Amino acid sequence: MTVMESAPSESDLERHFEETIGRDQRIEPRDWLPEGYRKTMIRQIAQHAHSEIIGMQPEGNWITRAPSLRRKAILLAKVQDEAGHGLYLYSAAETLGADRDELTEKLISGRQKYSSIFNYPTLTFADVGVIGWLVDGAAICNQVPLCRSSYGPYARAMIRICKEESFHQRQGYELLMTMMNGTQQQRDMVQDATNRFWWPSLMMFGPPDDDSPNTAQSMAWKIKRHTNDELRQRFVDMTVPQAEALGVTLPDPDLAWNAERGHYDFGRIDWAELKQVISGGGPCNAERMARRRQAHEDGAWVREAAAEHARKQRERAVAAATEEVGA
Ligand code: FAQ
Repeated sequence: MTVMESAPSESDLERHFEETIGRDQRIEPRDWLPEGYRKTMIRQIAQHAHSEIIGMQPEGNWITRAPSLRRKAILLAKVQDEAGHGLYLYSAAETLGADRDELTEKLISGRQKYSSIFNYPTLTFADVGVIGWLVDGAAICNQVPLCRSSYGPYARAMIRICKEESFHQRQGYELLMTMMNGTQQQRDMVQDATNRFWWPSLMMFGPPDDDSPNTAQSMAWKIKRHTNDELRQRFVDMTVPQAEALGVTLPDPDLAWNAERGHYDFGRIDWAELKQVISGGGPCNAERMARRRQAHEDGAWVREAAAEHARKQRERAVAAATEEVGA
């Protein structure tokens, strides 16, 4: 006698999903998942991928002007890594059913976000070092816990990305150390870049917890492992001693060790500035988007050629298979 197994009900699937999250196990592409989880994951992964791709622009601005062949090679490699991170992340989003062309379309039409930090200009070569130190430093702080994120493909992509970003952070710090051991003018450049990037780096962690609409649900689903404020504090605590070792001053008169809390206190962040930058009104939003749109248009022939090549290969494979069957 055959026993007919009935398909699991929606509530069975939901219970299985909740239990998987509860046991700290990973959700994988073939697993059932609630629509809200899928949407949140696609939003976060897409925003992250777009950030990596747009994030190539501020540093790319210095590739042709790097002061030596060594610095140029390092910077080229870093910017290429960022392109790679964008590609792993778009692939992770595709496992959730997202279409890569659609994600790109949403970015260039301004319907999906990318990190606020990439809307600030890179005015001197010291900015390249400060981006490595502070921006990659903040990115690592935020992303190391994401290696334990509940969505398998995202968490696994994050492991490699974090390894490469640690390397990026080191190169930034090494560049700044070199400049700090140079002339007074070079030290001034490092201080000026630090002054401009410090506050925007703190904003990378997102709005404060009581104004963060997604944190509670993302923590419950173990997509996020720490809140925005927890990670921001961790970054400040980690960076203050690094600034001291480097010999630069962080531009915050309220920055002070609080022995009772066991953390550094820091001054008020200008949340109005973050809102303005996120909504398109930052110093370089228009420039970054225009360049991304132009790159997309310039790349149309490559996409067409690749699609045509794939079509011909498919045709040849079908012809070869038909011949074999006929032989
Ligand atoms: N910029 O409710 P929450 C890099 C949006 S690192 C722009 O707190 P959530 C490496 C947020 O999406 C940079 N938008 O949101 C690199 C949400 O949008 P909605 C990328 C922001 O998701 C280094 C709304 O505000 N890293 O690229 C920002 O729970 C050097 C409300 O916020 C990641 O993406 C912001 N700063 O927490 C490359 C990491 N903050 O719902 C080149 C992964 C918030 O209105 C050179 N992402 N928003 O559409 C995350 O960890 C989270 O998504 C947060 C935001 C923490 C960014």
